[in-house]
Amino acid sequence: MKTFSQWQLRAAFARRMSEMYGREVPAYTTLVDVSREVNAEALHRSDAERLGSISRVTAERHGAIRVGTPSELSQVARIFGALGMHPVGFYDLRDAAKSAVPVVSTAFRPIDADELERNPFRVFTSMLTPADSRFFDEDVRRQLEIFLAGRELFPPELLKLADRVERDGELPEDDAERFLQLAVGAFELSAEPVDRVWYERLEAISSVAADIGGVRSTHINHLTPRVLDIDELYRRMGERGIEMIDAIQGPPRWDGPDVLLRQTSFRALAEPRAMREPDGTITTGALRVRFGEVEARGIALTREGRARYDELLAIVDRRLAEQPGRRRDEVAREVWEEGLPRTEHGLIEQDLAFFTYRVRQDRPRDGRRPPADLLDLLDGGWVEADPIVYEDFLPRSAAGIFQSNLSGEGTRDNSREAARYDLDWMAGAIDRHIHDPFELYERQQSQSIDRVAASLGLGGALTRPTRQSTRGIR
Ligand code: OOG
Ligand code: NI
Repeated sequence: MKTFSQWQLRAAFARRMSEMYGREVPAYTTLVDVSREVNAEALHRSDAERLGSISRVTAERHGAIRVGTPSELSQVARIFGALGMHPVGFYDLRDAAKSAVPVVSTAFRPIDADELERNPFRVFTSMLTPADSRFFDEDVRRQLEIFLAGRELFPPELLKLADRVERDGELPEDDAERFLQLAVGAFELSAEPVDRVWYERLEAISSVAADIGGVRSTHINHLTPRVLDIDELYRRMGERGIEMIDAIQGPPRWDGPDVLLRQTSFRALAEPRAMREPDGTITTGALRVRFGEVEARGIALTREGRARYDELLAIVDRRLAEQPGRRRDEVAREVWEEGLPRTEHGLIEQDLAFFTYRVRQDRPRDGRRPPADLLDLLDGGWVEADPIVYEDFLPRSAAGIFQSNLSGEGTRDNSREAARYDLDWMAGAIDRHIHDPFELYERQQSQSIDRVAASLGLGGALTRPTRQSTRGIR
């Protein structure tokens, strides 16, 4: 009988999730259509596929889900583990947002280059932090914990099948079908009535808390296609009458290399939901919690590059505060031009971004020995550098996305103590290693450099660029 491997399951899961979400949130379908249009047009650009083949980019999506407890998160890890998606990175959004966003997050995604090329589906996964007394008092915390402990997000049959895939690396066709149905079903919007009073009590604290802890199920919160020209997409969605949030998050548009991630979103319409009233009657209410998002991906930055990015964002904020009335995108472009190299070569020289290196077919073959320095090899036409795509998320953008889609600011009391949740805590809670994104990119880069060195007979002698002093800007 036919079997399904993990990546085949992942690709099928991503496709089915997309079909399901398109049925549930029609504006998502518009977004996917417009993304396709924009991508097809962008293909004429000579560098269109520099950051991923068009087949990868066309199928590429990320999703977002939110769960309530460490044990729910570890079940999510088992389901995604079956799909070859591993936890990468730790994001603390509690302080990244001005509004009350009481969650900590990780992203489940493939980690090997060939797996990413097969299908890069990733899911940003957030977990509620009921122990954080800035948001939840003792009474709400206790009630929340009881409520969450009493629900079941994932049927045992789904978890069992997931464990089997992780163990065997594949499933026979009929089990694969069952697994996919159960997995997609777990993220559909539930028809079960929502306890209105409980939901509203949480909503007064944080609408994210209500979305997570106010209902007895979970759901996909958004699904995000990747687009090659996000500015063009933003314009076209506006033309179609879909109101986007007022800015594209992340780096500005400029004529230098695209780095990290640019994202924008729109608020989905309110969806009808059954509500249970205090007297037990069922009424129809409406909740507006889901939305549409789109993103453009750029080059992964090294730790130094990332520090530079954070520094530039802070400079943008400062200039905007000093010169109110100026447009953010304009100020950002100006700061970028002062603070980041204009070319990929410049990023390499200053060790700001990750690349893989390969020996060129048309390298000099006149008997000269290749130089033992990576930059000299590049400049001398011996090797070529291909950018490594950023596969992760940005806390500040994520907070912005959360925030622009909340119905109210919520409440928080900063005089109370923040509960400690960090990467080690989360890794312990799900009993899995949480990968450090920088290490994954670094490894990919070094392996390619080792291969170059070996094939040019340079052994371990190859020197690489290191960070040069930052030009001071303010
Ligand atoms: C997740 C928000 C973060 C992104 O793309 O940065 C996110 C959520 O709303 O649950 O998806
Ligand atoms: Ni997102």
